Amino acid sequence: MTASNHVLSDFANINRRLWNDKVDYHVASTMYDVSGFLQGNDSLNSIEIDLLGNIQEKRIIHLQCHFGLDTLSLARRGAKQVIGVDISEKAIAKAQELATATNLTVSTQFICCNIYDLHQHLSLHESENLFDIVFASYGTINWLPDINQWAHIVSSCLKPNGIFVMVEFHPSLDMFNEDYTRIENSYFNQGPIVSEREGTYADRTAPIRNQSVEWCHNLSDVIQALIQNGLRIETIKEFDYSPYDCFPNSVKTTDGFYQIKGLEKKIPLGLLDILRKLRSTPQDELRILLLGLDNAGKTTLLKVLASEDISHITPTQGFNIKSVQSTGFKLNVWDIGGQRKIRPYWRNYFENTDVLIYVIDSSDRKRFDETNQELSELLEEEKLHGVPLLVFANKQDLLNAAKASDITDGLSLHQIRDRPWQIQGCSAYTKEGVKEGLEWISKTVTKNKK
Ligand SMILES: Nc1nc2c(ncn2[C@@H]2O[C@H](COP(=O)(O)OP(=O)(O)OP(=O)(O)O)[C@@H](O)[C@H]2O)c(=O)[nH]1
Ligand SMILES: [Mg+2]
Repeated sequence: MTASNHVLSDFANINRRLWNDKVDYHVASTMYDVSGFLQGNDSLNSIEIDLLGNIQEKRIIHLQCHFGLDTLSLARRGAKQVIGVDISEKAIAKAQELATATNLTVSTQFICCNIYDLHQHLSLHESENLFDIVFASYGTINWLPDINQWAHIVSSCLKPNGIFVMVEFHPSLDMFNEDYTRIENSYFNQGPIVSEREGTYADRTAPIRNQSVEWCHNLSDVIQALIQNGLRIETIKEFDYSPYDCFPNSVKTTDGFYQIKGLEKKIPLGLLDILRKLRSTPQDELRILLLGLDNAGKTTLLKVLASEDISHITPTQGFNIKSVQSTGFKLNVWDIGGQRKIRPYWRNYFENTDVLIYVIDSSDRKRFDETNQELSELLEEEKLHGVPLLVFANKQDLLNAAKASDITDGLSLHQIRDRPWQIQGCSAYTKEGVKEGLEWISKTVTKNKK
């Protein structure tokens, strides 16, 4: 494993440690002003308050909420329910403590997880669980490796017509060195930026030293990812100031905002936008669910579909999503981890599936019964009723692979009457059969949609 692969696979742990260490110092800092908050001050800035508009009776999810001051402020402003999500268990414990201290436990809930695993914690498959507003504020996307996957999550949390409100530091800031005297990183995402720093932005003298793993996502990548996930921009604005004094050499503006000394009014510091989720996915987009036992080759096939390198693939702990252009359709493919402990979460992804692709390791004869059992249970699921099924009998390149026809008999596929189905022998390694599988999907769905 290369150094960067190591960082990628461990980024969540590295950053969780960092955010856990920051909590006590942030809670005690003047920047966060927890005592003011407890006395009734709003932690939200006028920028986001104006953007959010009337939030009475709204369901809101606040992604990467740190220790929840803004989450609780949203509840105080009359939201019906606000869920804060953060990777740091120490931050979430503090948020819960503050919810109790402010009597906001009924209208708020906090979830501790990496937001890429959010679907394992919320049952978003039921429409009443979706949100009116997804909210993200200051210092969020730079902690995320995959902006497309993030955009999928944002979109999948929203009701049709719901809004995503994001206020962020401008991504161009990620280019600079720590004291903003030099451009150090590319504006464009070139992989993880690993650094080690002392103190924290809200208390530069805090006796902590931590490694961090961040990414620079340029503006068009962020917006494009959201658009591709069915959101439409309503407002976008860049600011030459920040509401927070989190830069080492800042100057205060007459309005009480902050700019970087020497660069006043020259560079964008803040960014805000509102995007609205379109009512439905366009006719020419398909939601494809890729399921199967662990080690079947789902992620490898997904990467083959997206023409990506398949030499470094690790077992999927949550899920991967990619959009792939196929004949006549854009396929939004959801690849969910197949390990036994993850399988109970498969059902969180059933809603609105257009095609189910079930992947089998054709050489893993010892687990044919197990895979048969899982597939039979999927075919019984009400939410997948009538959904066309493509079985990929993968790993045909291996000598001991069972033929697709033998697997058809083993799985009793001929008894399926309630949906179109197809089995396709394939190999993610040699790419044989993959194209044929996709062609079947296009043909079948086109026929169904007529
Ligand atoms: N020989 C051969 N090996 C393959 C093929 N496709 C995938 N593999 C290998 O099978 C292993 C598992 O592949 P993954 O794509 O991670 O399997 P998965 O279904 O995503 O597994 P989980 O994420 O745990 O659910 C990896 O070592 C792949 O290199 C194939 O067509 N032929
Ligand atoms: Mg996988």
